[in-house]
Parts: sequence; structure tokens; C-alpha cells
Amino acid sequence: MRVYLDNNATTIVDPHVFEEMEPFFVQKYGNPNSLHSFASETHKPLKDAMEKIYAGIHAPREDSVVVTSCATESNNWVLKSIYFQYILTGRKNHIIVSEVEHPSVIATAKFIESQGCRVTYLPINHEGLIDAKSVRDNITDKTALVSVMMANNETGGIFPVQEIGEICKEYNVPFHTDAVQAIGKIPVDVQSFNVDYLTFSAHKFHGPKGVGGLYIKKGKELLPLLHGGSQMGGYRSGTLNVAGIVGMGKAMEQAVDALDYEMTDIKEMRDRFEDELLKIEDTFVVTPREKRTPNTILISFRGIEGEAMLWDLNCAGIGASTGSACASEDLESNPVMEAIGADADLAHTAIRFSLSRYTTQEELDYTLEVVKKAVKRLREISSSYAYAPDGHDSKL
Ligand code: 7TS
Repeated sequence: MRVYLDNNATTIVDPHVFEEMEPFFVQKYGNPNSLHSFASETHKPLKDAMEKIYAGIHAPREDSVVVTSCATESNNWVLKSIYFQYILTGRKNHIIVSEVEHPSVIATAKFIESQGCRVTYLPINHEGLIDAKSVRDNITDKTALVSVMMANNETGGIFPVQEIGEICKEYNVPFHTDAVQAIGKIPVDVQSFNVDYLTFSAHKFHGPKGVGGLYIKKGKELLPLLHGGSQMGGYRSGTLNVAGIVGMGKAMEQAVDALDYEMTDIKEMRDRFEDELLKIEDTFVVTPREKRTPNTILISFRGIEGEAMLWDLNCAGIGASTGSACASEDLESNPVMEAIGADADLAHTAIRFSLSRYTTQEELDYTLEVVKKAVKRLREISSSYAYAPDGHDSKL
């Protein structure tokens, strides 16, 4: 059996999405900006797809949604444009991000820092969450941007973007949120809170890889990162990824349709699975369930290296993660576990299981059995864990 439980890294393309994309490779391959029927036959599908994307995040007509190549690009764009517009010109000198943003925000913030900008990295609390108050404590009249994600990719922790948005409004500071892990898992409505920029990525909600987006509120325009032709209103040059945009539109429509299912059925499956995992001795989950996206579990197994567990899972056909795939080649401890101050022993033991609407109960039952066996095997050979089969005094 093969089981995919790494849906925060990427998701399967929904077959309906693939079906809608297919004609735009070999049949309708025209460049939308050309002046002939090969071009014009792409116009309606593109318009329909953009409408679905606007509708999916409740973006009003007057605001902009710009299609990018991925969330990494969207995040880079916001931070670098803010740097050019406010920091380089000397109007402001400071930005605020959370310390557990995706590397596409953290690394960009570090780059901007190296160019002379002051950066505040907001700490997470013992639940792996951000306190909105920490934004208030750090924001100044020289702050050019606050960037705090809607949901964390490691824990699924939902951050208080509503309150943070209010604080930003009070101080008239632009607010960006990375909603990559929120779309299709919790409601995302740009009109329901104060937000100026919002990032998303199709491959996280059963769309294709290589296509993402950035919502930009009217009046909060950014400088282009990619200069060239007049595509996307001059906001982002480069020939449109027609198939990608069509796919992202369909995927967005389906993500919204499936939201209830994710928030009820998938959540129930996740909770049951988590209950069973927590019955294994010396296991820990950081963020409370009700404060998490419905599909994610980050769980630590004391005494077991995350990579060793992944190996056992992989041998049994199960794909999970020790954290973000973007960082996993480094064999570093999980950034969230480090940020909450978990001791070194625990920080290396976190495994992330992320479900999707394609996950089945049978797959979770199978995974649970494999995990139990792996825990037993790995603790038996662990040098740091005194294995006690009768369940007593298992800690060294
Ligand atoms: N932002 C968040 C919150 C993410 O989780 C990811 C990918 C990205 C941005 C980057 O998206 P992309 O469109 O540029 O690929 N996160 C992960 C992860 O958690 N494991 O692998 C990739």
C-alpha cells in the first residue's frame, strides 16, 4: 500500500483540474497576447479562471490578483517591493515577520536585513502560535510591512491575522499574509479582515505546480519584480501560464466547494488518527487541535530521530515529513520545535502528517500500525531512550 501524508508539501492534482488544463498544451497553445484566433481562444478560459480565483478568496473587482510562478515568488515580491518603495528610499526602516514564516519569507527578510533594514522576528508561544500583542509591542511609525502567515506549514497552527490586521490598520502599516496553507482548509476571505497582500499557491490545493498568486488591495500597488511585457497589467511580465491559470482556477473552485468536507470529515479523521498516535507513550503535539488547520499533525516521538522514522515509514510506502521539504535536506531540527524551545532531544523527533480530501480511513489505519511498529523498533535501538515494554519509567 502507498499512502501520501505530505499534503502540506504538495498535493495530487485533482483529475478534473488536469482535464481542464489538458487542451492548453497541444491544442490551444496560443500566446494570449498575440493577435490571432490561437490567442483569442485562450481569452475566455483565462477570464473564467481568474473569476474563480477572485471568487475563491472573495477579492473585490477593484483589487488585483496577480498570477505568479509560486508562493515563493509572491512572498519575495511583497518583501522586495516594500524594500524598494519604503526602505531604500529612506521613508521607513523596519519590517516585522514571524520567526516561523516559510523560508521564502525568512530568507527574503534576511536579505533585506543585509541591505540595512531592521527586521523583527516575532517569537511563537508555547502553543506554537503568534500573539497579536507582540505585533503591537514592536510596530513603530517606521515599520514598512508586517508579514505573518495565516496558517503554519509545520504545525497547521492558525495565526491571529484578524487582530494583527486591525493593529496594522491602526498604525497604517501594510499587512501581508501567506495563506498558502489556509486555502481549502479554513475560510479565506480578504474582505473579512484587514489585509493588503495575500499569497497562495495552486499545488497546495490540488492544482498544478509552478503557479501561484498574490492578492493586492487597491491603493497598495507594488513595484514589479519581473520587468518586461505588459502581461498582468504590467505587474508581472512573462507569457501567461495558460494551462496553469486554468488549472488554478478550477482547483480554487473545488477547494472552496470541498471546504466543509475538510473542516468536518477530514478533521474528524485527523483527530481520530491523532488520538491513536497519542496513545503511544512519550508522544507530544504542540498546537491545540482547535487552533490548527483540519489536516495537520506535528507530533514528536521521544527518543526517535525524525529521519529514522521517515525511513521506516517510507519503506512501508508512506510519505510523511519531518517538516518543510524546503529545509529537509539540511537534517536540521524542526524550526517550530526549536522556536518553542523544545529540548534538543525532542526538536529532532517531530514528524508531520498532513492529510487531504483524498486521504482515506484505511490509509490512516495502515499508517498507525506502521508507526507503532517503527516506534517499537527505533526505541529498542535508541541510545537515548530506555524502552520499557510494560510502560513504566521509559525516560532515561
Ligand atoms: N509558504 C508556505 C506557508 C508554504 O508552506 C510553502 C511550501 C511555500 C510558501 C512555498 O510554496 P511554493 O509555491 O513556492 O512551492 N511549503 C512546503 C512545506 O511545508 N513542505 O514542502 C513545501
